[in-house]
Amino acid sequence: MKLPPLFAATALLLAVAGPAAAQTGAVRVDHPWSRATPAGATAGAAYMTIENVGNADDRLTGVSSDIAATTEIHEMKMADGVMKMRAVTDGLAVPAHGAVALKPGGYHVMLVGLKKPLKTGETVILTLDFAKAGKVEVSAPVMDMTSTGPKMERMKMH
Ligand SMILES: [Cu+2]
Repeated sequence: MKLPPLFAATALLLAVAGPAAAQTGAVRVDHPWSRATPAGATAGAAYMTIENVGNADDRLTGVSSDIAATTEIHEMKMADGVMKMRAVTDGLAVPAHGAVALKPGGYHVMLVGLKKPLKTGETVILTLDFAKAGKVEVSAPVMDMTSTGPKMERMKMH
């Protein structure tokens, strides 16, 4: 069935202005965001909270995006007083009725080989691949270079 143009436009608007969450099956992705990169930067990062509202454990096995040559799951960790970053190659566990936060200084989606710098106000489209829930497409707004994320900014206002 072909939708009249007006209906199609309304549907598109709803998709763009909809809540900052994407859900597929038992997996819910909340407040995805990315951070603007300085000119010439070849890597960027994206953050989000992944919630598993189901009864079965799941696992984020991979992420892909058109904006970068490769997209990896990384972890930042203090080791012997030094902040180290490593690629998570065995996936990220999302336990049943649990949540995993991807945030600065912790787990993050690493965009390696950016095709262009990320600018504030743009959107990064990511496809998350889960072992059970399958593919979840996420739109991550690019926030200011100094941003610490949508949740923390909201907290500051109160
Ligand atoms: Cu990284």
